[in-house]
Amino acid sequence: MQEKLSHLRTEVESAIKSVKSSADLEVIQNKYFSRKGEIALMMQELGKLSPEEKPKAGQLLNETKKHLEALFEEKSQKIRADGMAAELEKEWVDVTAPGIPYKAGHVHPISQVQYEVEEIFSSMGFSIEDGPEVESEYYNFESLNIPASHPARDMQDTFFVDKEGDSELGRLVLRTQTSPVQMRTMQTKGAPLRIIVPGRVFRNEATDASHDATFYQVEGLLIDENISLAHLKGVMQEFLSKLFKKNVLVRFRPGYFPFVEPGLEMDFACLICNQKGCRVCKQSGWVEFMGAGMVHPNVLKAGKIDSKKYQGWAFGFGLTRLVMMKYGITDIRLLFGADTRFLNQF
Ligand code: FA5
Repeated sequence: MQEKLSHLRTEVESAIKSVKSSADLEVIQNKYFSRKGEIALMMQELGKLSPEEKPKAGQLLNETKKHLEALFEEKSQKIRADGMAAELEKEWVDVTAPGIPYKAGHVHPISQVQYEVEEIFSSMGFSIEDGPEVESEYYNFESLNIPASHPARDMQDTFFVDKEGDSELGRLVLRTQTSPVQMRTMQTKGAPLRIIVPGRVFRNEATDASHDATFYQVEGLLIDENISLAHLKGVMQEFLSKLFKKNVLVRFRPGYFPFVEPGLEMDFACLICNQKGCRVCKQSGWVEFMGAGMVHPNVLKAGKIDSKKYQGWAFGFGLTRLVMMKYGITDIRLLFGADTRFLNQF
């Protein structure tokens, strides 16, 4: 018995010494320390000894068992601690390391110029209005003195929306101009009025360097007593010189829009080629900038405004073209191309 115990002690000690993982620990636990393990078998053998041998052998077995259990426990603790340390090492985070840089976008050049336009007109007492992009035929055309049979409808071919509109206001269309907001504001706010309406418009037309099927306009409307086109000229000159921070050459020429009378067009001297002729101005040196005129009495009537007491002018310019002029952009399609190499320049 003594010899057997001595063997077992050496065997278990060296087994515990060579343990490297908790799996090894489990093997040792099962082989030596479990209910059917080697130490338990020794206990059973103890029962077979004679009463004289029993006390001494029992004492030795107990000592050996305690010693081996203590060794095993010590090793278990070490393995657990090493495991935790390894785990911690894996999960370690350097909280002082610099973060991954966050790539923020920036305001689109069209919005940048829109904000500038809003600021300049606000400083002249204009308020900013908004209207729906999906508009009724009534507001987009009829209320603006363009009945269904009018040839002026051909000037702005639109996209019809595949959804029933209001039976009284006609079919739904993507608005071709910001002008319907003139009517909506006249009807809700009445005279006097001093507003601008920046917004997106849509036209069913072929694209080229200066035309797109989706673009931005800014509508202007001033209604009060004793208003003339001289006020329009003054307001536009003030606006353009503030925006470009220099004198910009403009010209007025007669133009036709059914909702104004008389009607006119205002052009810019092309700032891209300095009037030498380029793709944007179609070699003419001038870029069509806006339509304008005195608000037609029929439109004032539809807007429930007393045309004997009040009169006013309206204009609508291409915000997208203004952006092209401001930054020297030679193709309108670049602005909606979503190419970050282009957009990051602004
Ligand atoms: C109109 O849209 C009228 N509503 C303007 C108006 C308002 C006249 C109030 C009288 C009173 P027109 O179709 O010309 O007009 O467009 C106005 C401006 O939008 C043009 O001068 C031009 O700068 C811009 N524009 C027109 N078509 C396009 C297009 N396809 N792409 C980019 N800009 C365009």
